Amino acid sequence: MNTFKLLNTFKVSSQTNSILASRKKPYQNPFQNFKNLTGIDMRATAIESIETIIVDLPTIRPHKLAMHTMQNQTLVIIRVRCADGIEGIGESTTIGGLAYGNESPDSIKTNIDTHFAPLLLGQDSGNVNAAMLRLERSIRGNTFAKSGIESALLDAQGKRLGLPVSELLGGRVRDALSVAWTLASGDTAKDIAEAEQMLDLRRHRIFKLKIGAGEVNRDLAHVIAIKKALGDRASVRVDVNQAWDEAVALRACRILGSNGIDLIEQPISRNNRAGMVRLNTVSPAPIMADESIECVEDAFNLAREGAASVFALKIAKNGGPRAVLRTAAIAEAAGIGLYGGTMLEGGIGTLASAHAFVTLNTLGWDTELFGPLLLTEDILSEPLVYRDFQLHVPQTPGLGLSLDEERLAFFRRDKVSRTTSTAVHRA
Ligand code: MUC
Ligand code: MG
Repeated sequence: MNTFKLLNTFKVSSQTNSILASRKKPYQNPFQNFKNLTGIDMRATAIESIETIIVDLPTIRPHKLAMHTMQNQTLVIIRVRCADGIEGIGESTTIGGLAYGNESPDSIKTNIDTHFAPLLLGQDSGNVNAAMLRLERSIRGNTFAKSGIESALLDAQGKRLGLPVSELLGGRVRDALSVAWTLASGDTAKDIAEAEQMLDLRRHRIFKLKIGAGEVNRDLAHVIAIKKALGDRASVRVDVNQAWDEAVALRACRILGSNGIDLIEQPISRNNRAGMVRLNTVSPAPIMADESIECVEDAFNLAREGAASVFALKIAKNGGPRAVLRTAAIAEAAGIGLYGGTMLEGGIGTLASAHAFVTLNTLGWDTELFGPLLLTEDILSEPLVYRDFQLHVPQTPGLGLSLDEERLAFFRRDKVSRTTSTAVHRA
C-alpha cells in the first residue's frame, strides 16, 4: 500500500470509530411494541387520537374569484397524537364553503371525526402507505380531508425520525420556491398599485389575475392594462375559474395570448374536456388545468387526451403530498408543465405542499404558495419565510412548524368566548 492510501485508510477508519463511539446508547427502535394500560400489545407509533379544529381567519382584503368573493378564510387543522408522544399536524382547506370544491370545512371536520378516525385509531402512524390505503379502501373521494390526514402523518413521522417531510418524500432538489401573487381586488388601478408594491418589496414577480366574474371585454381590457403597466418586469397570467363557455374562450384566449399573457388557467368548465382539448390546440398561450383535476385519475385522462399543457398541482385535490407527486409523475411522463398550486391554505397546508414541490425535477411554472400572506393572522409560532421572490422551505424535522396554542385557542370557531383571549393582532 502506498503512503497516500495508507493515510486515507487511517483517516476513514478513525472517522468510523468516532461515529461508533458517539453511539453510546443502545439502538432504540422507535417502532417497537409495548403494552398499553389494558395489557394489549401496541406499537409505540400507534395513533391514539385525532382532533379536528375549524379556524376562521380574516383576509387582508376581499379576494374576488369568479364563483365567490372571500372575506375571510376557514382552515381545518388536524392534530394526530401518537402513543410515543409525537403529534403530527395537518390542514385541510378549501375556498368559499362549497362554492369551489365538493368538500366544505364542516364536511371535512364531520367526515374525519365520524368516518376517518375510527379507521385510523390504533393503526401505525409510522406506516403512511398502510394508513392511507386503509382509508382509500373504505372512503371514496374526500381528497381534501385525506390530504390533511396524510400531511399530519408525514409530519409525525418526520418528527420521529428527525427528517424534514421533503426527505421522507425522497429528498429535495431545491430549498426555495418562487411564488406568484394573485391580484383579485376587482379594480384595475388597485391591482396595478398592489403589483408595483410586490415588485418593490421583492416578494412577487409573477401575477395571476382572477377574471371571469365580469363581462368578458371588460375583463380582457383589465388584464391587458395590467400587463401593459408591468411590461417585462413580471409574468402575467389569468385564472378564469371555469367561467367562460367554449365560444367565448376561443376568442378570449387568442386576445390574451397576443397581448403577452403567459398562461390561461381553467378557462371553461371541468366537464367540457373535449373543449379543453380544442382550446389547448389553438390557444397561443398555454392552457392550464386546475378544477379539471379532482383526483390523480383525472390527471391521467387529461394527459391522455391532450386537454392541457400545464397542470396545477394541489395536495388538497389529489389527497395529500404523496398523492400529488403521482399527478406530477403523470405530467412529467406526458411532457406537461408543472405549477405548484394552492387552495389558499394557511401555513400548515402551504408547507405540506412546499415539501412535496421541492422534490420535483422540474417546476417550470413555479408556484402560488402565498396563502399565509393573504391572511392578517397566523396560528403558527413562527411565520413562513418569504424572501427575494421565494418561499424558503424549512429543513427542520416534519413540516418544520409549531402551533401558537394561544392564537389557535383564540381563532377556533368552537371556543367559548373570544373576550377571554389574550391574542393580539400581528402586524
Ligand atoms: C384557484 O382557482 O386557483 C389559488 C390562488 C388564488 O388566488 O385562488 C386559488 C384558487
Ligand atoms: Mg385556479
